[in-house]
Amino acid sequence: MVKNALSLFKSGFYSLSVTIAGVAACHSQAAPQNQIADQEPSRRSRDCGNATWCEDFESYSLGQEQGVKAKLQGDSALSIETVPDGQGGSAIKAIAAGRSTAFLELAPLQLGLSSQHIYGRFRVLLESAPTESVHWTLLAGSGTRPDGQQAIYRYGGQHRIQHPDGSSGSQWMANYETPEFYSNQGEGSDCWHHAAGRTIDEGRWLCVEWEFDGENDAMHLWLDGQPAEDLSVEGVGQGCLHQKENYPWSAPKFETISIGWESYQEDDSRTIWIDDIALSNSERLGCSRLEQQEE
Ligand SMILES: [Ca+2]
Repeated sequence: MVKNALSLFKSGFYSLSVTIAGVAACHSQAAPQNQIADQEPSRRSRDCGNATWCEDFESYSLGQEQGVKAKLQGDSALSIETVPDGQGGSAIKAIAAGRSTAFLELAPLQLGLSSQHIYGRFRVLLESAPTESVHWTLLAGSGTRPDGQQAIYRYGGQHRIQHPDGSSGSQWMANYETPEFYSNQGEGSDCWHHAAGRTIDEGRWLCVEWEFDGENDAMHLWLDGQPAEDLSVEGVGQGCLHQKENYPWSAPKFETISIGWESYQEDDSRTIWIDDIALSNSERLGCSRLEQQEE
């Protein structure tokens, strides 16, 4: 069910960029803990902590807030809907088929953050992952690097791998890209850093935390509160399509944070739920109270 008629953005093989806005909680500096407690019994983010921007999409109306918009390309859609998990909460629902993009884009500078060093957190439910090797992105930070070229830090995945127990999944991957190369305006990269056999969970809520550290050209990931050390990249990754393997992952200013789904090969339709997004310049935001909330 579409909760808000204005909340559905549908793209049919064209690019669409719209501003969606909200009247939502925790969009300010470090809401005091007692104010968060006073918001019971709403599901509104009880775990904003010291986040500068934080949203649980429970009463989010679209079309007003600067710094939050949808990016849709190809056969994709983005909406806010009731999550079909029986708990009555609402979340971002992204649908993407084929080679397409269904991102919620956040502009840190417009949301009260600086753009050099960003921690963030969200919960994601991926209903099903690609069954073939398809490069996909769940999270990206993009902007301008010191030499003026555009660059992107991405967390997603690519390879379908088989586990020792016979099950299979889509393996996580960090990716570094310089997109202007594709319009003949810069050097190519497309660098990778594969996880060590770690695949994305399907069909259940997963808490994702990240750090994009521009000072040190580094990126780190935590899954359900635990460090995913095999997905840490500090300076260089494992290889590049258009460069030698020691090509530096020179960080951009993270002018845009993109959360949702993007795929770079043909794929079946994917449905991704995103909830409880929070951003900070200074610290991890954690998942612990979100986990307690679900117990
Ligand atoms: Ca929610």
